Amino acid sequence: MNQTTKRITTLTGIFLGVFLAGTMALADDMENMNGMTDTSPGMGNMSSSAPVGHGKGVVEAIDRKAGTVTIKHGPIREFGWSGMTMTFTLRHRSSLKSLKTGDHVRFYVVQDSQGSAVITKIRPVH
Ligand SMILES: [Cu+2]
Repeated sequence: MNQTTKRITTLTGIFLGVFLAGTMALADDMENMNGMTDTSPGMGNMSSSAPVGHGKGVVEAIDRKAGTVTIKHGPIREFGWSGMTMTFTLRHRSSLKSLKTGDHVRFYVVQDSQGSAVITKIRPVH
């Protein structure tokens, strides 16, 4: 390797280094922007693309004051949940009117921005 080749190689290395550093800085900026989008306040997470879980179960308890229903439910495939007994908040409290303890039900459930399970639709099945 003669002196000229060595210099060119070194210069290429420097250029490449600068170029890569620039690219990485750009990637960092974009990540930060995405971060800002993710943490933006409001109801942005409740878009129509949010997954909806489809559940089946038995009503174990109803709290009409709190607007919640406790359901022993089977697996909810969309969220990877196995069967369990848990308490759901109802988006529409009025849907409690048609329910009573012991009812077999089918329901749709979404997760709000805090990760709480909210039933958007529920109906008894016979
Ligand atoms: Cu559950």
